[in-house]
Amino acid sequence: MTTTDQGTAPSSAELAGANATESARLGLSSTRETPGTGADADRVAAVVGAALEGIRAAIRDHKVTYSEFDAFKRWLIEVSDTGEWPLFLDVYLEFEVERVAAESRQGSTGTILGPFWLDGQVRLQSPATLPMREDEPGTPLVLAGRVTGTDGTPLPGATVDIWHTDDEGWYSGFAEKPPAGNLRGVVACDEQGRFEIHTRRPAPYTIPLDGPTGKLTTIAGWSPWRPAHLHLLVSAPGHRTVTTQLFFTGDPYLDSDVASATKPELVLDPQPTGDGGGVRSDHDFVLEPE
Ligand code: MBD
Ligand code: FE
Repeated sequence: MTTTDQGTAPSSAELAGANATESARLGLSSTRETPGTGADADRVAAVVGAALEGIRAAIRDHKVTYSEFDAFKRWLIEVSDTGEWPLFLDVYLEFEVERVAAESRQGSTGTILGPFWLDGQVRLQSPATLPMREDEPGTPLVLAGRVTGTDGTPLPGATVDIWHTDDEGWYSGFAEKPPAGNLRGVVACDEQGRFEIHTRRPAPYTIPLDGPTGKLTTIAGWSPWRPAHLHLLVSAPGHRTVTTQLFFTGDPYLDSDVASATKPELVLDPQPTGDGGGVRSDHDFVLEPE
């Protein structure tokens, strides 16, 4: 983990950033392309050329000064030092990559993965309760539904990998408070492809305000908030995994998500269950064959 000041506890930006960078390194080395593979010269010239020209146009159009150019360099270095590249990229760019990918996909609506997924979480059989503290705060929430193929047939081998913040907006693995594995799990569906997951309602999330991504966001006057959300990876053998999130109706940040990742089809309207002040939402998933 990176700390800028030896002997002091890491700030929330450093903890979230450094852990997200470690996690991204693992994920990128095992499951995605390494730089250089599959990229031909024409494509690099076209894409990187367009990106650089966008920045040059901003410099020309806004008459960027040397002191602003220097501030930009300092900021980029700070993003590296704090390990915030995954956070910055997933907040400000991933939604466009996801939209492009979604143009050629069938099945349930997806949205961005974000920087806080962790591999190797506890495997549970539906109906399942996610790992949580004895006194885990927050409204009890049940998420239930069915996983089918695009032809409507249930997918008995389906799994729902779910992770979300606690009632205070902290992710386990990326903050001091929640214990490792808290509110994370991989739930195996039953023979009918059904799942029922017992957890707590997550809270809205603000990106760390003490790191470079948060400072940029605050200085620009943009909202640093994400609406409360559940992250899900819904998988089944022979089918393309759906990466998605579910939000909650009435959330004050639905229309101002800093990560631009909300979609109307992804907003739940949980109903009271009648026992213990809890709520329940039903939501099905459709996976396309691979
Ligand atoms: C999150 O919780 C998140 O889901 C994304 C995409 C970016 C930052 C924080
Ligand atoms: Fe998130």
